[in-house]
Amino acid sequence: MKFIDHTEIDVRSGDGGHGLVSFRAAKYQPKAGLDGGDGGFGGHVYLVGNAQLNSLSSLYYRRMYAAENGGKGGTNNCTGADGEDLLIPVPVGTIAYDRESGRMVAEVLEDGQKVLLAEGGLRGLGNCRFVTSSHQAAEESTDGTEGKEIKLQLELKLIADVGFAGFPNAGKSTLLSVISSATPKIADYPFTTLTPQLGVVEVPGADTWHNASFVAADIPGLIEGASEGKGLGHEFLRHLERTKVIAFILDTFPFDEMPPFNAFRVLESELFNFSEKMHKKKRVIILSKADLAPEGFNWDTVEKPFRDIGLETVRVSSVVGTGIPNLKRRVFELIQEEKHKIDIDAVTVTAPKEEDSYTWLVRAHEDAKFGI
Ligand SMILES: Nc1nc2c(ncn2[C@@H]2O[C@H](COP(=O)(O)OP(=O)(O)OP(=O)(O)O)[C@@H](O)[C@H]2O)c(=O)[nH]1
Ligand SMILES: [Mg+2]
Repeated sequence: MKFIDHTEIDVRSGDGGHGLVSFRAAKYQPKAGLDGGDGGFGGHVYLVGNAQLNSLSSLYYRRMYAAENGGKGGTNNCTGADGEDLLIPVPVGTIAYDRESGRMVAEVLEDGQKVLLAEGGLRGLGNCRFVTSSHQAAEESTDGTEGKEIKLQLELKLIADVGFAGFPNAGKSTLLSVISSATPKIADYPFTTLTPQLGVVEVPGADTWHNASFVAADIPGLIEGASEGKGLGHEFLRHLERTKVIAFILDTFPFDEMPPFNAFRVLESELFNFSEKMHKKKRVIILSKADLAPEGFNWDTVEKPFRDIGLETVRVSSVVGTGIPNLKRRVFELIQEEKHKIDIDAVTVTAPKEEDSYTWLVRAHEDAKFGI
């Protein structure tokens, strides 16, 4: 299925059902008793996190999503049926913005997390509700309130602990395939990877107080000028925005012989051009294809410039496996260190729990009743 990481949808919650004016008929007594019931509540619209999804493609071909309207009140004091809620499944990491105001209205960060987008309309009251000792033949009722319509922009920012940034062909996907069970396409030509891929990396022997695994994201290769749209552009960099750590995957022996440190500087400036947030990320340098080092290769010429600016380097070969256990452990440790820092940028908008919104609706309903 096509990888889609942004799309537009319109959602509408259900209207509340109208209350009914009705009187029980008895012989010679046309208004024997009031029996007009309340309408039903309109259905709510929610986003629901689903860890099985990794793209917004299932929402790409449809625009309108509406919850059910509440039913009308019936005779015999029957309450109309509540409209069914609409649950829209989205991948974990989805953010919803109001297209008109640009405001963020929801963020789904966990599997099964239910976030309210639009509350259903309140039910109308039947004439039974209006009866008082001095007003026995009430002919009043209220209409249900309308549902809400919101035009949304949905964006997916994958949730990974570490993101790979590198030029095409640097060996990012090969590395992901070696450290996780992901099976990305690998080939000796640039831009093999066209969409981001995630892999879960198990870390044997890691501190068992923590979950001994992390999620790595391989994103399509970047080139100089990506922030101006060159190559595949910087479109996919958004998927690095949430990662705690960025691993720069640098080909130690590239065809064009560009020193890894120069490659790093180009990549870093593309990242910085994309977003301010990139300045704050923990960085680690992965020197790939170490198996291609000639006998007696002086690694210090490659590693020293990084050391001089305080960056740690890890040598790996995905082909022969050199350095892979060390890489897993170091990246894991860096992620743990970062996780303990408080992320002041993290903003989560979570709907009230189901019972809270229900209580709220009942209260609003009661208010409407006492406002008569
Ligand atoms: N010798 C050697 N070759 C490697 C190693 N890792 C990757 N390669 C080769 O490098 C080429 C590119 O590998 P990929 O993993 O597809 O590179 P990528 O960075 O994902 O490339 P894009 O998806 O195009 O951005 C392939 O021919 C791999 O076989 C390694 O550790 N040693
Ligand atoms: Mg690739």
